[in-house]
Amino acid sequence: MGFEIIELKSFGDKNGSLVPLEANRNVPFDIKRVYYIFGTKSDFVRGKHSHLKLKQYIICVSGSCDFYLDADAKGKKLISLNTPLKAIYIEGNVWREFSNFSKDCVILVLANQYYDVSDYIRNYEEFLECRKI
Ligand code: T46
Repeated sequence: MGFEIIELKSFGDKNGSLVPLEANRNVPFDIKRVYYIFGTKSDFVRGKHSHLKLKQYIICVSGSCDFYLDADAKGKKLISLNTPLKAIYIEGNVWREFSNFSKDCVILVLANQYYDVSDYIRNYEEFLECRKI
């Protein structure tokens, strides 16, 4: 349970770059769901939840944004995403908020589970309680 920053290997040259993402190779789970987020207003705050079991790879493939992650109920850590060569790997119960979206921000998310509303904790106090157990 927690999160880590993964540096992604890219292939290419001055003419362009390509980053492959492969289940159980450089992405450490079976990929069941892919979605992307774009067109978010700069000052809007997305997220404000944690997941009980979900594993995710989060990549800002265009532009930039800021993630605030709390993995241990000791405070939110800022991770700025501004390159398609960096992924945040999140496993399990980590509170996330993200904001400060550039106009061209596109966030790609790979997940190991289908969308399941029962996997969400949407109340920060409840998240803190869960982390104490
Ligand atoms: C996360 C961050 C990075 C679906 O119908 N299917 C889906 O797979 C998802 C993720 C969302 N939705 C619907 C549910 C809401 O009506 O799309 C709407 C927006 O979802 P939400 O408010 O949960 O979006 P974010 O950006 O706050 O959070 C999402 C993920 O939910 C979350 O798991 O880690 O992206």
